[in-house]
Amino acid sequence: MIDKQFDKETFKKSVKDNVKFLYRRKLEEATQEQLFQAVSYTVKDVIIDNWLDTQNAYEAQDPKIVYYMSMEFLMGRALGNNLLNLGAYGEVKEALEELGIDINALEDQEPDPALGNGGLGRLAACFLDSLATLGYSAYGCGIRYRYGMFKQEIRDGYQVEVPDAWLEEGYPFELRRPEYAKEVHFGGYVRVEYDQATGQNKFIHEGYQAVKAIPYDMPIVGYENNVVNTLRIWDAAAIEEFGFDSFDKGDYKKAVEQENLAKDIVNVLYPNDNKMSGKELRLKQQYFFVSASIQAAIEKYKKTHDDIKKLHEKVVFQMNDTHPTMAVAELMRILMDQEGLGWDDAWAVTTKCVAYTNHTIMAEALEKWPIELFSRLLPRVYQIIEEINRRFIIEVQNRYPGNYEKIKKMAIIYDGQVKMAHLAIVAGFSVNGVARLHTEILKNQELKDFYEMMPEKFNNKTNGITQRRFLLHGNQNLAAWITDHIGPDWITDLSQISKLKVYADDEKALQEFMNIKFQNKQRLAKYILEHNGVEVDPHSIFDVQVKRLHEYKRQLLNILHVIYLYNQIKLHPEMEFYPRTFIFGAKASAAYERAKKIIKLINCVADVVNNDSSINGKIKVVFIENYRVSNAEMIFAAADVSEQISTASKEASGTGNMKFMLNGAPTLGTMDGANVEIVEEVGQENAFIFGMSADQIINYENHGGYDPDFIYNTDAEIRQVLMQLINGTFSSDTELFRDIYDSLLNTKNCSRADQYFILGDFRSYAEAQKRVEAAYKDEKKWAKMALLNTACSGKFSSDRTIQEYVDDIWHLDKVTVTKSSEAAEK
Ligand code: 475
Repeated sequence: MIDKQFDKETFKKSVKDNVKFLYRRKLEEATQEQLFQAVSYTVKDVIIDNWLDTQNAYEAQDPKIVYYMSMEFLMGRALGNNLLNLGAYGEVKEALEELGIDINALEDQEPDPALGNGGLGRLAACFLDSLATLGYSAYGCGIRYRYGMFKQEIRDGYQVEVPDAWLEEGYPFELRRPEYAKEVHFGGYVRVEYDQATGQNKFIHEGYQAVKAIPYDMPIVGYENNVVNTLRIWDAAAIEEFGFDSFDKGDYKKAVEQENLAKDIVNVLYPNDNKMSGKELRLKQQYFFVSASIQAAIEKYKKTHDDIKKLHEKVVFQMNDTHPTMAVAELMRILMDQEGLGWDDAWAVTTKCVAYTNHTIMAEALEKWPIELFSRLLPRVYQIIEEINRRFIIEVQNRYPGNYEKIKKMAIIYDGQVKMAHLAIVAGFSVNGVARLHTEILKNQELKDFYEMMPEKFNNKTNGITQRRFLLHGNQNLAAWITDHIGPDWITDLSQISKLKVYADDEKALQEFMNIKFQNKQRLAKYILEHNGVEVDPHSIFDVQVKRLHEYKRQLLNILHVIYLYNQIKLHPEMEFYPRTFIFGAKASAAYERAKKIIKLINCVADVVNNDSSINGKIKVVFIENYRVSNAEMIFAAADVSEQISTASKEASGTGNMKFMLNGAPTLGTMDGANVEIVEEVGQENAFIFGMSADQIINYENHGGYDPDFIYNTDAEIRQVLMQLINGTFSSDTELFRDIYDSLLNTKNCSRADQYFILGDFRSYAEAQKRVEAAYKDEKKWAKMALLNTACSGKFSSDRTIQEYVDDIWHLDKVTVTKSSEAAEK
């Protein structure tokens, strides 16, 4: 369906007009950046019509709305994706060609909005895409960080963090909505007043600092269905506009200070993945966007509904991990202090409105806040949490009389800390994990006590990804080939992709499938040459590990294995070996020293291996700088092997694993997270599985008995690899990698040797890598395996995930949107 407004001539004229209007230039004089802006404004114009139509449809049909509350939305670039979802990519590409503009170059001009760290933030972005495409009314609620994820530069092999000023040139796909601004209050105290009329106590928050929250809306375009939903992210400003008043009164300095204090809140995204940062500013960020979002949701509800006790019939808040869990207390506060409900009524509404998703079992990610800090920053909210806790403990006591262990383990407030997960579970009507294995671990291990007490709340929602960004946009040749063979239905119903299975033994089809992979590998090889100055052979196996750098994800296992292979080739030059390119991409949290060392190690190994002419280029190692959504799309399309090698039980789901699979790369991985379900779909024979199971790992963790020193002492090849970390093989500074070495063994500097079982799984991994090589050598076998991975990826669409959330948790109504222009024609 080609939109009328994308009639080529009209489009071209609009772009020219925009260049003139915005920059006072002719098309030929415009820079690439200016062209990007001009084209984006033309596209935005069309989107806004659909946005208005969607709003009208929602107003007429009054569907239930989900508010997806998340500290992170890792959106990636919008221009290309919007064009695709509008069904106008082809037309616009041609129109631009006629103007002498290359659409790819133009897309590359767009800053990559990176308001998230990794898995959790990207999942939120995929969910918004699916919600719009399925026609559900949804808001994403978040923060408009001035600086999102840092830009990673590699200097001398080290990660250097550079601020990413994504708003600097002005971001065309956002709309400032000052008319919807809200006030958020911090600090102060609560005064209690007895109300004669009602016989109730009133709680009055006074002496607070107020900050203004100003929303910016980003359009979320559904796939060819006229739906445009909204991602609403909040900016902060001082309440007293710094102006003549303060200036005249000599309060100039104070006014500036106020403004800066407010701006601080939204200044920067905390760059931690799977780790909590206990900073006061982080707590401020959380309350800031939660309060503004809930105020906005209630205001919207009240415009067309008068019974606040029925809020849950039209509104549901999904909390993306515990970061927005203050939503529980904030909703209680508004219902009681502003809407006048009593505790029981407010609690009845709240507990039907909020639901919680858990994304990790890593202990260091569990959010706990000192009550001293919490109560000082948010006195009224804290007071409400105290009361929720008091009532909950009574419930626990009634259920388990005399069992004080239970209270210790389950209380929301204990040991001077507020435990956010406990609050989320107690108040939420749904608690879900993000892959089957993960949910089972929550039920039987991490959250066992809560599961025993309230089993009905627990459910699984295996993650998914949007095939529209990660295949239709990221791998356009493969997408076209698939559509040629099975039609376009897979674009909105990925289960249809199983129709490709009939080509699993069709030589011509397999040949074409692998040719496309080869072209994608050439594209990536070119990128690597341009960015790393390293020549890689697209005929070699592209073995890829791209994801955040974290010890549990075990990039270290991968690079130690590379060293092992390197040693083997040096020792046995005649040995048969299929050329391999090991590709890494990963950002490490700025304060995570060991993770940053691992990046340095990868680069040091790359230097040695890539420049050793004696191995005839059999191994190449490449670290791709600044891994992010935009280059990820190209990397997935070019991968042969998908490295998903986390310590079993630690990766809640993983979503990169699904993107590789969709693009025809078999998984080399542990039985962890969604890998389990991937193998179930594609079959054991089309994946390379190794390593200890989650049960085995958990068993070691609970009972001890794992001894990496034994492996070190008895396996000379592994010992050699470890020795090379500290003997100058990869750095003349022999102390450089001492910490990594120490972390693997029971040395005096290490309390938990090899916490992530790298040595424990090493042999099993090396053996799996051998199977990869053998399989790859058999061209036909490999092609079939690759194609079957794509063909069996149907389950892993976020469309499927979202439909499950809708059916089991949110109960939203489907909406159809007709274009007003079309409606008028009828
Ligand atoms: C999991 N982030 C993946 C993905 O469900 C999973 C936590 C605390 C503070 C800051 N960031 C975090 C995460 O926990 C996170 O990203 N978790 C990831 O969520 C989506 O696929 O396995 O690690």
